Amino acid sequence: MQRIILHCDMDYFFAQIEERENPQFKGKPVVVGADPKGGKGRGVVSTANYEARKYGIKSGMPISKAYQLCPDAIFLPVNMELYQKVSNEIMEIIKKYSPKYEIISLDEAYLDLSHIFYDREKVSTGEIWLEAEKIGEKLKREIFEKEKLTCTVGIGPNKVVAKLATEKAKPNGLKVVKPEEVEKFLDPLDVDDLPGIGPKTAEKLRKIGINKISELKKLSKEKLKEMFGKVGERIWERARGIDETPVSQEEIIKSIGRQITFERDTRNPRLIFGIFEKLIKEVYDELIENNFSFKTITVICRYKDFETHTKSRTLKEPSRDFEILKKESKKLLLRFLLENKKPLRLIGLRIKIC
Ligand code: TTP
Ligand code: MG
Repeated sequence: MQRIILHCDMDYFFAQIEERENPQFKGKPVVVGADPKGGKGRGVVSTANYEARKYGIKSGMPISKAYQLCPDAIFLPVNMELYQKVSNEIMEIIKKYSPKYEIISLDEAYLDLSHIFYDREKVSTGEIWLEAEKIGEKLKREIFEKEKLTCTVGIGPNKVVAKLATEKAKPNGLKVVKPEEVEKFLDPLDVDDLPGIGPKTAEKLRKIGINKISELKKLSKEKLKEMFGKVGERIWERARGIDETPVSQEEIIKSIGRQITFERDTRNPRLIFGIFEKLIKEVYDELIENNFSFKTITVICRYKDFETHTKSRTLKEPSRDFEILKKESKKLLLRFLLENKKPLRLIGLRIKIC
């Protein structure tokens, strides 16, 4: 069945909100993330505006590296409460455009617009895609008028193509890839542009001389299965623009998480547990605020050498009990401390909610 899928992703989200709140930042490099502490800070960059990206600064990079690249940038802490509020308002706008929507993260969502096929029975396929483009423009306009923020919209016959269209149209863009254009659109892209192809998979492909999607298509399904197991089949499909995953709100596994990088690598249990209790409280407050329960608890530990491990526990039944969350997550953290003597760099807590 033919579908029309729209993907929407806000441009440099956290940093754009900060620019909106502080117009004097416009045109200057803005970095949102941990405190750089004159180059000695230890956390990471959450995001950077496009001016800061020109210096090579990007999400996930150590904040100290970002400081080295552009010490004069405006460095701001993460104001999650504000971003969450803005995100809720944006999602309320997006949801109005189709009952079939899927919120992926704070700044990203899919809409299934296939209903326009049925709403307008006798028009040609070309007109239907034009109609979809108009909906995309309207959505962009409404978000801009109400929130004074820009986003990028990608439209295609499925989620993978729509998301790639967004990526290629960033920032403040709109790109439609019609079914008959999918092959021409995908062929020149790099293999690691494809969702599902991470750095390791891309490296393996590069080693055998495969860089572009057009080259990836030369590998048979069997060969890809042999190289990557079950995922190989997915890769084969995606390289051809095939993706039947539905847009559905139920499908997403939501989670709430917090993590913190210590000022200094530490083994001090009092310090570690003190900070961990704060994380538990923050995660719990968000859970209650959104009226959810939790079932799986995951604790993340990153050691001095950046080695990162997780431990999880799934409860028999969903719970909303603070004491259970505290007891179970502390048990997981204690297991880390007992089995590994390396100093800790970061700890985190994540709960799967239902
Ligand atoms: P993204 O949509 O990946 O990035 P972005 O909106 O900043 O920039 P653009 O889409 O224009 O490329 O992520 C949305 C927000 O999520 C981002 O503003 C900050 C946050 N984030 C992190 O905190 N850490 C990360 O590693 C990433 C990728 C995002
Ligand atoms: Mg974004």
